[in-house]
Amino acid sequence: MDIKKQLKALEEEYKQKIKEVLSLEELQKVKSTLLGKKGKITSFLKQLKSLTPEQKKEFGKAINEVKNLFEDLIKEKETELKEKALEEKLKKSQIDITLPAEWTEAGAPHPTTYTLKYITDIFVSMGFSIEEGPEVELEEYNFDMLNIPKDHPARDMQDTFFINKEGYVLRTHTSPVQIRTMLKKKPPLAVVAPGKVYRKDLDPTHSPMFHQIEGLFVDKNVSFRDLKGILKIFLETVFGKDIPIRFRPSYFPFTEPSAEVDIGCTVCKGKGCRVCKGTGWLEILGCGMVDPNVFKAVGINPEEFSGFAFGLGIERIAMLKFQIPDIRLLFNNDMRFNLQFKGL
Ligand code: 2U9
Repeated sequence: MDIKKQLKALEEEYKQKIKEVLSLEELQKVKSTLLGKKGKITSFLKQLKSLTPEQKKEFGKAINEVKNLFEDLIKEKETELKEKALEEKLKKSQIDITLPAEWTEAGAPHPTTYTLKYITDIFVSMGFSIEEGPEVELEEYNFDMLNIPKDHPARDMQDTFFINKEGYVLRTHTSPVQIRTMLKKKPPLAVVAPGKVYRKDLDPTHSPMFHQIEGLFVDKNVSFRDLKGILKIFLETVFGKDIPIRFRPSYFPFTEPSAEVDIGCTVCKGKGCRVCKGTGWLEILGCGMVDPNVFKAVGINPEEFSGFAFGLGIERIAMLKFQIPDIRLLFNNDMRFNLQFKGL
């Protein structure tokens, strides 16, 4: 049989064999039988040696054509078998990748977090910078330097959480942050101190941990007018341009004079209701001019500088803003409650 006939016979035989191969291992065997070092195609090529140049050219071309054909067929079969193997693996596996993903409810900002950021941003937009401090605080910074005497009722076991380290308490307000700021930086100062504070309190409007934001402004010639101006802008931003505002004289150890600020009741518009306890007014924040004793304690000369300060409880504002009747709803982490604040 001449080479061409033998080639044709090989081509026919193996075209069929490759078609019938069932596994990758089997295909590998066929591949080395045909194309390996001692394979059938190689032995055809070896036969060329004994031929004339013309014959070499003619048969060489024919052998190469069959070789290329086999290579293509084997590649094709390999792809087919690999796809089949993957398909079978997926069929057997427990995971059905065609199932739609499990649905998860999108979250919402907690109303306390939202309100704290909302209020902080208003003061930042007016040029105040944010200061933070530790929640376990020196009694000296939390009370003494704020002009709160040793026998003041706020220091009582009833109100303050003491910890088992002499001289330290859980801060009862964020005011020590401003003490730290004044010890660190010279006036002019315009800072807000947002954060968690702790008091031994628990009822529908009080929680043992709650959030405050306090502000402090110190410069030469700061007066009560500056305080009123800043707080007016703040309250009108939160409650609307037409909100009635009143300042009531009050007392805090760290400010003199001091005032409490009320807004017209947002629920009854001043007529008197359950929320404002019939008064038509809602107490929103406390404020005043920084007491000279506080300036002296941090080494600022009260003859040269003056300043105002204010403080407000975040949960109270959130409760008014979102008409939340009980403070505990803000702490229970009941998702039926939390998810009502989506899209704020
Ligand atoms: C320094 C000097 C003065 C901060 C102030 C208030 C008035 C105030 C309360 C509001 C509701 C606390 O959360 S609340 O219970 N705060 O009424 N806070 S003046 O005065 C300062 C602070 C720091 C160095």
